[in-house]
Amino acid sequence: MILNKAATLTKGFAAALLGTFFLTSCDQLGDLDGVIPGGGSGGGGNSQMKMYKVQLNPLNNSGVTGTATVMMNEDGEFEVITDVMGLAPSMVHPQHIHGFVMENMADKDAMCPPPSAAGADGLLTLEDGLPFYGPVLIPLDDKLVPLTADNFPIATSAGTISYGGKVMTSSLVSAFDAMHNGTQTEKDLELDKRVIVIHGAYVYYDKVVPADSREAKWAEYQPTLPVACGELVEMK
Ligand SMILES: [Cu+2]
Repeated sequence: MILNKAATLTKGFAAALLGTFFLTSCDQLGDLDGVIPGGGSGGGGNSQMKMYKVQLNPLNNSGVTGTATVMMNEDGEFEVITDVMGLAPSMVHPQHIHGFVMENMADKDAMCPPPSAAGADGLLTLEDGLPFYGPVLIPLDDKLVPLTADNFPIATSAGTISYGGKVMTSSLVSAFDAMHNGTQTEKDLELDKRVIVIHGAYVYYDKVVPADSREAKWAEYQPTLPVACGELVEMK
């Protein structure tokens, strides 16, 4: 009974979020048109189309799978689409582009952690995975920029997420640069060295349990727990 009530509330919340999402992205693009003059950081003229595909595979035996696409188009826009299934329904699922940014050397290639990264308890926490996928670079939330986490998508009652986020590549690079050593350019996004990680699951005695299982009644929802991961692969 209590669970049902929570789910209904969350759905209302999701609808509200969805509303703000569209408003925000339109506002944002409108603002940016005004803010970035012709001679802005990079401009749109020399941007070339790039597309990356991601196959999302389960972590923590979550059963979560999906695909993602990351694009930088000729109009100077950066766009991310994620389609995920098998998620805990009606719950928030943080999702990020993770990777390593190091000064004065080529960035280390991020990868999805092997099961052995989980350690003795068998549960792969956010921290357990960091040596493999690195820290959060870009939160795939309702705004993308700023690079601080805002509203992440909430799964449908069927446990799916279809997310789309778009921002001007130049504003993403500016934000990325400000978060790092101040010399970043578009090429330093190095998307082919990044991974996407999806988070959020019910955990019961160090195991991910399905939301409709008996155990889930006593399980704790851990929004940061990694449930799926995939490497960005450039399409040429
Ligand atoms: Cu993440």
